[in-house]
Amino acid sequence: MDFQLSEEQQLIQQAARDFALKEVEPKAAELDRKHEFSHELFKRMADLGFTGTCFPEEYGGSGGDDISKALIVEELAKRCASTAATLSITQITPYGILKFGTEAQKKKFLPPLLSGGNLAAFALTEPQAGSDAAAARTTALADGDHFVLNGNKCFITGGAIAKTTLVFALTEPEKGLRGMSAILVEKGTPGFSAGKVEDKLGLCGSETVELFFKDCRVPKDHLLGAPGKGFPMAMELLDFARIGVAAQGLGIAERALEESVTYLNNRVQFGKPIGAQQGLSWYAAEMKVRIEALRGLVYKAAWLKSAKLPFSLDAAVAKYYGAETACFCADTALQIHGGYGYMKDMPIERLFRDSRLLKIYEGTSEVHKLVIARGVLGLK
Ligand code: COS
Repeated sequence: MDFQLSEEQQLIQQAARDFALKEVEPKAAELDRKHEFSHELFKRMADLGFTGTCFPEEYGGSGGDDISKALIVEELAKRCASTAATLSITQITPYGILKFGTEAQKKKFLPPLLSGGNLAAFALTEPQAGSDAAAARTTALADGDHFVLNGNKCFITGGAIAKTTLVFALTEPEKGLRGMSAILVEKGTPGFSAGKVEDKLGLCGSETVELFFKDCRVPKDHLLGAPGKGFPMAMELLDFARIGVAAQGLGIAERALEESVTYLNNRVQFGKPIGAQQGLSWYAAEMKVRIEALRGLVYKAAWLKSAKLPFSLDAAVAKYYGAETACFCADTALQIHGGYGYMKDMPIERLFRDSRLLKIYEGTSEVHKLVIARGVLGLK
């Protein structure tokens, strides 16, 4: 057992830290205020190799590991959780292509997504199919050498701007979740459109849209993996995605503590820094304990994945605890900062808003308890 990051991981961590501080932090408040996604930052991250960290170089990736990817997401989330979320979520579909795609699909779809500054979207959720992902109704019926897609997807990050979107649709509707398949749809395909950018509580610097498919014809060679295997494939991809959410939670929690320490040491009330009041100093202690526990969970889940060992349960544990820790630390930091933390001039209120989605997206905390309980009890 070795708790030391490798030399390469330390270099990536430092590069991500410098980039996040110098280039992301100065823009974060404005992106949030304007509800704007920054293509420019995404392109910069592609140039730095951050958009394909844990992918092989032969497909445009950087040849790193999953811990390196988690480190990048963590550093970004400290400065702008929206940017971290976009980076993390847009790697789900490339991971699916790498894991389930044919050689031709990997060569065609991966390089523009991993190093070309293009986004990929992951479209599973529908208005009536959130936690119950198997209730999806979008269809993709075979017609000659095409699938014809009809239906809609919601809450899709980067859906309007993505070059490639992985859509989960019923190729054999009568079979329910066993008739669900995964299909790659390219931007500009006739019959494929996006709704307005959603107005959200937090993560406002990432774009979320609804997607519509109306007699959208997609060539059959855009089917990813085997027909009818879309649902378990979506579940496997969500296992990967959940390590990313856990890393976002770690970054948000660390930033909350960082801001709190400065404030506890500098804000004077009753003639002394408020950190000298035991009741308030203990908040910092509690945040630190949870952050270090979370760090262990995130890096372990990432390490398991890189080592090609089962990581589904560990990813669920890390994601659940990551969401809870981010929310706890952001809320505690707001309490420490009092009225000042409630104002938009300080980053605390943004951390507070940004943290909240972590308990909901890529599987709610309740779904995670279900997945964890099944794993612990050996039910699945
Ligand atoms: N990896 C591989 N396969 C998996 C899997 C995983 N992590 N989890 C489930 N599967 C497989 C199962 O083995 C089962 O296959 P078989 O029928 O061949 O045995 C199939 O998928 C169905 O699994 P299950 O019976 O567990 O499905 P449920 O309908 O009970 O759904 C939950 C389980 C609730 C866990 C699932 O729907 C879920 O994760 N929901 C949340 C969805 C989500 O995160 N949405 C966010 C989208 S992105 S913002």
